[in-house]
Amino acid sequence: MALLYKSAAERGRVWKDLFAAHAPELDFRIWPDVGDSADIRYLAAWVLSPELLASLPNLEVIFSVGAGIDQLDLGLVPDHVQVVRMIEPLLIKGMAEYVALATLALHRNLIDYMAGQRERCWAPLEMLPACDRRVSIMGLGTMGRAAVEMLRPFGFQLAGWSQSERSAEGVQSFAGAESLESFLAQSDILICLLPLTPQTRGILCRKTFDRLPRGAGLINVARGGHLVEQDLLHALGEGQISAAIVDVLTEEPPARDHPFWGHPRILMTPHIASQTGAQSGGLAVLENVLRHQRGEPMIGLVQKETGY
Ligand code: OXD
Repeated sequence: MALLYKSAAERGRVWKDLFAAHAPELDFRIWPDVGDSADIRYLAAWVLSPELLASLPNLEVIFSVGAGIDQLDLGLVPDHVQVVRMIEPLLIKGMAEYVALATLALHRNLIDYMAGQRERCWAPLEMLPACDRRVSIMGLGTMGRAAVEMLRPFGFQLAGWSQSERSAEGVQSFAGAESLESFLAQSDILICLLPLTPQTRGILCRKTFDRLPRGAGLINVARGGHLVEQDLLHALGEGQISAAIVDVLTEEPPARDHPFWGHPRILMTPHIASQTGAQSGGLAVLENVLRHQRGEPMIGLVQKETGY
């Protein structure tokens, strides 16, 4: 019985050692050294190809090496194969940190001050107390709830929106399409942490921006597919959105002439909001493999119908 790993080589070597120490009966193979493909029961990967899947006749579980699974193309996955996303402490903590960083950057007008420095312009702005800033998170899953925990001590007014009812302490929760408008209307800083599904693709669009209070800030740390980039440019041009921090784009890396590169009101980072820890990510997969072998539920099992 074997696990095939097809992702960053360095992390693969760490995982191989972990499996050798804790599950020596499972052969840990690093792609392209597949060996006899009939042995492969588990696959850990970032993306899938039809050729790879077709070559693994006895595959039972696919582990995403990241928190998201949209990049795996679930349409390719046979019904009997389970899909598990990465839930591990370092990845969650990293995301919560980035959300705090980006929220504070918008809250404290960092983008204005960066522009001011470039222009040699010393121009203090009025400081709004955190308790008067309404910070809203779309997506109250594992990442969203960790972001809430990280933001809570600052004293912001926190709200969360999710497709189905979810609650988090100290957070005003909104659920479902019918509550989206009222949620947006009270969001000074809007943070997207939603899974990318057919329902959420393009959710950060003109209609959404128009419902925000004028001058709201936007943070997208989910997927590029959530954001209609042209609509953001338009909203920034109109002043409907005052500034945006984006870590993910429709096309990564963006073309050299992509308008976000030089936009004075956009802070862009190269999909680094968080990263799977080599050790902690390996332990999370190991734990799930052991659970699977014991017939116990795996952590992060994806419901293929909903796509998260
Ligand atoms: C992830 C990512 O899904 O890095 O983990 O985007």
